[in-house]
Amino acid sequence: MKPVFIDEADIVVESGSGGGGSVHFRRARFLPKGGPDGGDGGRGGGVVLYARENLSDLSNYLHKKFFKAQAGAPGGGNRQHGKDGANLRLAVPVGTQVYEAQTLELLADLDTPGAEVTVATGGKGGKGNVHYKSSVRQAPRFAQKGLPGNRVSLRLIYKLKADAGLVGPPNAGKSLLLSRVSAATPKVADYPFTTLVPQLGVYQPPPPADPLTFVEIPGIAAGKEGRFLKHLERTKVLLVLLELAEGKTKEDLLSELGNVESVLAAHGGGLAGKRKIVVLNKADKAGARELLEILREEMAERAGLRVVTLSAKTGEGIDALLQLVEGFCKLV
Ligand SMILES: Nc1nc2c(ncn2[C@@H]2O[C@H](COP(=O)(O)OP(=O)(O)O)[C@@H](O)[C@H]2O)c(=O)[nH]1
Ligand SMILES: [Mg+2]
Repeated sequence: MKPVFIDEADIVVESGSGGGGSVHFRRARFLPKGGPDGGDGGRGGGVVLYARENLSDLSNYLHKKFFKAQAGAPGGGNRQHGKDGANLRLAVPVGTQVYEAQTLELLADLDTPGAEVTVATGGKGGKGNVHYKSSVRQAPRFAQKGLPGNRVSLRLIYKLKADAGLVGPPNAGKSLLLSRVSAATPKVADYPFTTLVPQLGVYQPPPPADPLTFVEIPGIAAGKEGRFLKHLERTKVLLVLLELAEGKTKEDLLSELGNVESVLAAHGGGLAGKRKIVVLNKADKAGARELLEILREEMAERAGLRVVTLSAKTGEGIDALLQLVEGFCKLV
């Protein structure tokens, strides 16, 4: 079965309409023609989106697409005010951006637990006839209607939060590295595109240091749809993984790096300007050593690039990488 990870959803929400004002006259035993006492209608409920922890994606919005808040109750006799409609509160995962669907205007970035945004306010309640009595109109037989609710089309885009992003061509060893530094158990296999959806992992350095979170996105390749690149936007540093292999030349690796960089730049979202660490993986392989020395110098000359080498298989070099990542994350 294809793993499901829903990071985008289009929904329509509508706030509640206001309750109508009441047309009512005071009735008492010896007062057959009492004055107007119809109360106001209640306000309709608004629609609020809020960020909740422990939601792993937007699958709550996969099937149900329309959400409507409660209407306000009508006013009553004896100046009774109708009850306000309850707000409709919709939970989204922390990291969800809320856009107006047509204009794609960003309405809110719900990137902290509990952050919320009111996307539609409820319709106002109508005034009861008690308000319409005047010297010339003793018995108003009308009241104001409640105002309708507001309907808004929204696009929700969930962007994972992690300190460091693992990116690179398929088979570079991203999943194996993630499983080495965290308790995550992504599928590791010797064929491309084993990882189909983004994977999160948490590395806990010796206390009191804060945990570091990693996200691996499925292998990227030029021309291939990069729908998961948005999950790198919130990271502080990118680890570009490339694999060393026998027979590979310096030019091969530089062109792989160039591919990754152009895919990142084409996505936008600040990815091109992010700090990057180039991780040359599979240093245990034959022929790897010779390549390394040449490459390191060449890549180090490029602005914003750090180059490290390691073997996700033997573990060599991983500690040094983690320290480097910690250092980079502190800078941000
Ligand atoms: N020799 C060697 N093999 C590795 C190393 N890292 C990963 N591999 C292997 O490379 C293949 C692809 O690894 P995987 O983590 O799934 O790559 P991903 O597509 O980048 O996530 C698997 O067969 C791994 O066992 C390494 O450092 N040395
Ligand atoms: Mg993988």
